[in-house]
Amino acid sequence: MDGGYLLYSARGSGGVAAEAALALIGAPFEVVEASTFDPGDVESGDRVLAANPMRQVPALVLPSGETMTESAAILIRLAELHPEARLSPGPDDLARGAFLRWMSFVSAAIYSHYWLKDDPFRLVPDAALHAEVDRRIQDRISECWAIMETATAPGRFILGDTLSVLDLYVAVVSRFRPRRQRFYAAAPRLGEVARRVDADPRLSALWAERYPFEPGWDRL
Ligand SMILES: N[C@@H](CCC(=O)N[C@@H](CS)C(=O)NCC(=O)O)C(=O)O
Repeated sequence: MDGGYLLYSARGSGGVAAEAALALIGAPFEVVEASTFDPGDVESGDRVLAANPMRQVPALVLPSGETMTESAAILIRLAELHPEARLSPGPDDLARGAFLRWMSFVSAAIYSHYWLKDDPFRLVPDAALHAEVDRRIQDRISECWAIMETATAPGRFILGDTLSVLDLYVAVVSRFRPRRQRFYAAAPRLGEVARRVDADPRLSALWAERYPFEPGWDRL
């Protein structure tokens, strides 16, 4: 690892937000690929287990040797360890409260749904109910995006004129099902921010490799 970061992540996963943050920071990092959400890939969960007892990505091993899990915490920590990259408002910044609020919100109110959505058997043994469970989860996710849309006042980015890890987080998590078209309908101004992040030339190689905009990528 040579003093850099080691990130357990997967193509098309929430880990890509941490990859984007590391790319903008310009810090050396290696990725351990682990498609933990692929039910046919038990080995990936096993690979991540050393770093995360939840068998989830992302998990980050810092140059200090410390291991962190939880996407929001990882993004917040990366931003504070690299203030020169200006990826979060500082502790004394008036936007700090909103930053922490919405980082937690995306994690707790939206991202956490995918544990059940990706495998409804975890809580609902009757497979006949899974389509309905999925529909309700998608509705709830859309409702949460709409709540965030109403309670924020995005400029070029969610907190104003400066891109933060919150923008990276929203750009990635809003690509999960029910995907972007529904997100745009629920949260049009956040949608504009996400499109701006998609189009950031500093990230185009990363998106192409790690979360490509393939035909139909934005709809179910
Ligand atoms: N609370 C975690 C959720 C992470 C998560 O759900 N990751 C997905 C990939 S996008 C995963 O590894 N899923 C496998 C599983 O939950 O079994 C975080 O914010 O990092």
